[in-house]
Amino acid sequence: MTRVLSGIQPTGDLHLGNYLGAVRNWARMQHRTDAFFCVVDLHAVTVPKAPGEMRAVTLRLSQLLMAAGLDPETCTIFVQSHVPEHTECAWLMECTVSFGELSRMTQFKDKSDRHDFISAGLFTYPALQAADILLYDTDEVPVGADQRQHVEITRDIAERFNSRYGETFTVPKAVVPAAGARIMDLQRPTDKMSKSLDSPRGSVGLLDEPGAVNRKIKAAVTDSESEVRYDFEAKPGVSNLLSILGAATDRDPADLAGEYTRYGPLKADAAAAVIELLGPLQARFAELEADPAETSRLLQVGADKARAIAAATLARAKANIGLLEPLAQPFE
Ligand code: ATP
Ligand code: LTN
Repeated sequence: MTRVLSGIQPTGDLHLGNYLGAVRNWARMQHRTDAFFCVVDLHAVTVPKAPGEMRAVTLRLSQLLMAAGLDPETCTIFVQSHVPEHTECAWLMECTVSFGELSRMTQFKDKSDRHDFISAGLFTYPALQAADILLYDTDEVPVGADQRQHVEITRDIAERFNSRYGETFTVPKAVVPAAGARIMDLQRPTDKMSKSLDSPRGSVGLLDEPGAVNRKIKAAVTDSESEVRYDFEAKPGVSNLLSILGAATDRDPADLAGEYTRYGPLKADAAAAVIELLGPLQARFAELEADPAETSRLLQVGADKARAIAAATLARAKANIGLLEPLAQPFE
């Protein structure tokens, strides 16, 4: 069976971009693949966080993922820091990737522009992501379009490692959905909708109430023309609304454009479609939120399953590099 792995950072509640670009696809894929989904808390530490915030956000994000349809009985959901093999493998990845390659990552450039303190971890972030992916012999990495470059660098790392040390890692490929791959901020439609952009009016949270969804979509920035056309270059705001409506209703955004002559009805339909999509998810979240101990138990089951695989892959990588094995593993 095809092995699938993806990751998501506990940097805040999920938004519509995460859902339409990634998580909804994950929920669909779990039924026909051997799927692993990782809440990448160590990636979130690359940008300083208020102490104590991360624990709550990680638990809540795990519940949101389950509410959005990831079923721990069908797929494996776990927290990155619960499987220490990720950080150990990341070092091997750091020694396989070059400074030049890391310097070309657009996510690093974007994020380092937005922060005063630029940690070394923000720079080596893709090496940890490569470890996340390669430890599981992953075939496919379902992500939004912004992550293509990170999967490309993971492929380069895997190929280089294999050619240096012999066949060790499966070379994965990115799977990007046709619709919803890039949902933009409603107020700044040339920036992607993002948890960490701090644009509450531009981003629709999965837990937003219907009134808030309506308000935000109706206030979305468009342009001074009145023609409805799917053209991201010339009309980013309108095209984004068409993308949202298209992804929410499984329709092609360019086809939808032909059905509207004014912005008002497009906004009204997009808001209604999103509200309908979010209703059942919010109801499931309320149930899960009421029982955090059960979420922790499910995450422990996920981490145990993940760790068994990660430990075997890491041992293979270390053996292929030729590291001297200890007589016994410490603390076992
Ligand atoms: P942050 O702003 O903290 O980087 P984010 O909102 O960009 O967070 P991630 O945790 O980095 O979200 O991404 C989780 C998944 O959601 C990834 O697969 C990513 O490609 C996808 N994704 C994120 N933002 C969007 C978006 N605006 N449109 C489509 N997919 C997205
Ligand atoms: N970099 C990704 C999150 C991420 C990820 C992964 C995605 C970390 N590890 C492994 C896919 C596979 C992001 O910012 N969305």
